[in-house]
Amino acid sequence: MSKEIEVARDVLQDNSQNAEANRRRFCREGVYVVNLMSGPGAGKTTLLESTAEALGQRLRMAVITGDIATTRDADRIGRHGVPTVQINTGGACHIEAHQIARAADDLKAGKLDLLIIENVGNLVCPAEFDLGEHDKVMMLSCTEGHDKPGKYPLMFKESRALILNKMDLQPHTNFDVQAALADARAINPTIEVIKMSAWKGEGLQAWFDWLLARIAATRRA
Ligand SMILES: Nc1nc2c(ncn2[C@@H]2O[C@H](COP(=O)(O)OP(=O)(O)O)[C@@H](O)[C@H]2O)c(=O)[nH]1
Ligand SMILES: [Mg+2]
Repeated sequence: MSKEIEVARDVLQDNSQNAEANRRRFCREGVYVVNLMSGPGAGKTTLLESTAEALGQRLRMAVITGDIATTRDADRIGRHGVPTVQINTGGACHIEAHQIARAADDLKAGKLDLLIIENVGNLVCPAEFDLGEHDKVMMLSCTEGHDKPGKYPLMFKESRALILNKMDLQPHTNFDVQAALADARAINPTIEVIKMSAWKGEGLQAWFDWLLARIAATRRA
């Protein structure tokens, strides 16, 4: 039992060191990096397809996407003309920092303005593994229930912004937007909120503006 705890601590410690190396590298290279997290199916890839369409010509942008298996998400995003690398975790429920370092080498991250990481769909582990990103962003969709911020607090605590997706479905569910936001703000009072329907293309401009503002703020810093 104590051996198991030690191994887990070592894994997290190694990851933190690798994340620090990534952070120094991303700062040196001047690329803004965002880690997009959610449960499976919240709409991350759908949003990244639209983001690639809208910003791919304007910025030097790339995506790293993580899944247990298949290259389906990388294929979807890559079709929109943005370089995309798929990480297959082979069973792990999160991406680790050393995997990002290797994928960033493949992408030549030094020549980028924006690197978006789509983490593995999971509401627990991704928040525990620092990747060296500038910001974490949490996506919650209306079909998942408004109780989730309180039940999975770390994801919401660590995130700079919360995307509420599938707003088109909200009238057909019992999802209570105010309750979800109250829960999220009790955990993280400064969390910024963007409501959208990634599928219908509604509310996307606020997300694009948010990204552009964060890129500019990171450069100034
Ligand atoms: N109704 C609705 N469906 C959506 C929306 N965004 C994504 N979807 C659908 O939700 C499913 C999962 O989306 P996907 O982008 O693969 O989610 P991911 O697992 O978080 O990457 C797909 O069938 C999408 O078409 C939305 O805003 N509204
Ligand atoms: Mg996806």
